[in-house]
Amino acid sequence: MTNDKYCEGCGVKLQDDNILGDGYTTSLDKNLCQRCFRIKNYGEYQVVTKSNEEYIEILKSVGETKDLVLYIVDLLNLEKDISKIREIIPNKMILVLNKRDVLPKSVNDEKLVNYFKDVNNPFSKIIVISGEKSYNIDYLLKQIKLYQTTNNVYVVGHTNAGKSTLINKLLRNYSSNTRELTISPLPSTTLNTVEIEINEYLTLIDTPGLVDSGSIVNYIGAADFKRVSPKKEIKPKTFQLRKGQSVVVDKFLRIDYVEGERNSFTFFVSNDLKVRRISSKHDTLKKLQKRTYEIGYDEDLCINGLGFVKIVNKGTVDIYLDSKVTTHIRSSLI
Ligand SMILES: Nc1nc2c(ncn2[C@@H]2O[C@H](COP(=O)(O)OP(=O)(O)OP(=O)(O)O)[C@@H](O)[C@H]2O)c(=O)[nH]1
Ligand SMILES: [Mg+2]
Repeated sequence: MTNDKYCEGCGVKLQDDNILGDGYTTSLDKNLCQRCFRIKNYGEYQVVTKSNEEYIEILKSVGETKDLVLYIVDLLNLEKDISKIREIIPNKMILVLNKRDVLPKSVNDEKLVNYFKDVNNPFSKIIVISGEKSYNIDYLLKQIKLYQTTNNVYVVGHTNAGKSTLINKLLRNYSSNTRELTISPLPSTTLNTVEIEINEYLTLIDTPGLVDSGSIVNYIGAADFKRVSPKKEIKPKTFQLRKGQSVVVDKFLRIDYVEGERNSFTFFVSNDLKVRRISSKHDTLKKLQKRTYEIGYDEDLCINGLGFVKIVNKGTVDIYLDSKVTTHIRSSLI
């Protein structure tokens, strides 16, 4: 039997017919689907694979409103082109740089904000927060009040950026509403829009995140996934390398410094990953796909889903990595 009831945790339409289908629940009297129930009560995560087309349609419908949009991004894994979202959603938008807690405390928030304030900056405001640690969310709420056009404010961003976590925190800190959205470390937790009334002036609307097929999280198992996603402040690891020297990050990445002056490489990846120098002669990880990059002064090599490597001088590197994982170079974030 299907009805018009939706799961309070992830927004999926509830049904009690097909145990393998999305939104299955043993009884339509319940408010949660079985997947959300399991995530919440047992920490059991179930991967859902959905096509992005459906999600893009949802984002397009957000773009047809006049409502304020919060665009949530993960500071450790920023998209290559942060303005691309504007092609789908032209609305007034606040850029929310989330997961501040995983970057070193020594990094200056203002510097992070200024990084995105170039001439073409399409955002009304840029704010650094940590949803999980409730850092700066009171300030975010003030800015929402300042910029909102109606009661409705949409929360969008890639999967795992921390949208649902942020809404839960705002709910708990500023509302008597006892609802709770489902959050999980796996991609595609939220499956549909979910409206959450914070107070009589503000309703936040959670949306499913776009899945980035270039992220390493799609190609590793659950145990590795936990190690790759940092929970604590990252302790960056710096190596002074001469050409001909190499560093490997666990079983995921190898970097060979092939050409250039003595150079400094700083790895911003989860503390649970082993980062170590190896002799270039060893063929560790060389079976992975090789890519060559010319690096300029003060640039980051970004590895989608893993983090980034800050490189100070110009030079040439060969990197070895799963062929499906995307990489790009940007000017140094920090
Ligand atoms: N370190 C850190 N982790 C966070 C923060 N916010 C969220 N997370 C973690 O990131 C993961 C994803 O969080 P969600 O809130 O489910 O992300 P989402 O954007 O709603 O993801 P989808 O529903 O799949 O689109 C979870 O493991 C959270 O615990 C943060 O501020 N800091
Ligand atoms: Mg979510």
